[in-house]
Amino acid sequence: MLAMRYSSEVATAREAGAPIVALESTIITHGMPYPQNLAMAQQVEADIRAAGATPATIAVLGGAIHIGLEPAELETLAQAKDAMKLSRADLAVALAMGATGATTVAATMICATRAGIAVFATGGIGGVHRGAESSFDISADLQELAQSPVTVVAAGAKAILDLPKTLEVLETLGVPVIAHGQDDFPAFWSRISGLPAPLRMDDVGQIARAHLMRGELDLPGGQLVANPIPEPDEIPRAVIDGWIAQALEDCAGAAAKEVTPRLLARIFELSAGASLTANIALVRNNARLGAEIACALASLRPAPHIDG
Ligand code: PSU
Ligand code: MN
Repeated sequence: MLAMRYSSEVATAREAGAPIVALESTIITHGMPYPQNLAMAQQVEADIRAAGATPATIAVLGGAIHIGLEPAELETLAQAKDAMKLSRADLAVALAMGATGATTVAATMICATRAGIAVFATGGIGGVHRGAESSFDISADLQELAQSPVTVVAAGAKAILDLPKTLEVLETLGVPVIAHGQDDFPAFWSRISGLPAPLRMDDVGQIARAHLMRGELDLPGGQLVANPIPEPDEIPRAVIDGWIAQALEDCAGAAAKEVTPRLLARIFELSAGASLTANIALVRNNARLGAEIACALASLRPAPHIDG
């Protein structure tokens, strides 16, 4: 009953045991405006190919899980106005309804795991929202990192979230948070959060080995690799903090799934697009690192058995 469709390039890569990097689609439908979202998605796929791996953008189209989108499918999704935002709770329902939807970090990890894909690159993960002590708003992405064996490359978490609480929850859930190339946990648009990352690894081969080591230990869950935005692209903390404070005030009425997209859209407006330019730069940077990790992993382990 479960329909899994592979794009032609992903099918070829799977057969060859070649490195594949998963990409999420909520960033396309709910995280960025059209047409910049489409340009970003195409560019990020090209970056992964240039780094020697195969991109697999994941989405649900007409009730089937798509692992890799053909170019026309990507164009349609980027313009879709009514795509659902699918997290762990929604995935089976969307498939049963024959719906079309974009996968969050959590749902992308679930689909990637089913497809045997171990590495996933995105911009930022969801986390513990500010005021979570009264709203209880904690992204399902954190639980998923504790359950699905995927190494997720992100530029840390946005300062729209409560970063200290996000790190505490990840520690409680047993998720390794590994900064790449610096000691600080990066804060998405800015390299420095002021919070030390619990772990640091600069060598992609070691990151790949740590991924495999979790499997050997029978530990569920993945790893979060926190990769700072390149220096020339970062937005100074003082500047971004002003926009965040304003956006939080302006979006005070948002709840549930609406919170993250509304905040992102408001910060885009307040920054006159500068937040989006930085966002695209950091996703590309994460895609390149994800491809390096996927290549390292492919050289360490035999090709997985493919049974369709
Ligand atoms: N953070 C971003 N950009 C995004 C998202 C998060 O900087 O586009 C998206 C991701 O798909 C993430 C989701 O998984 O929002 C988290 O939503 P929520 O907080 O509702 O779990
Ligand atoms: Mn939420």
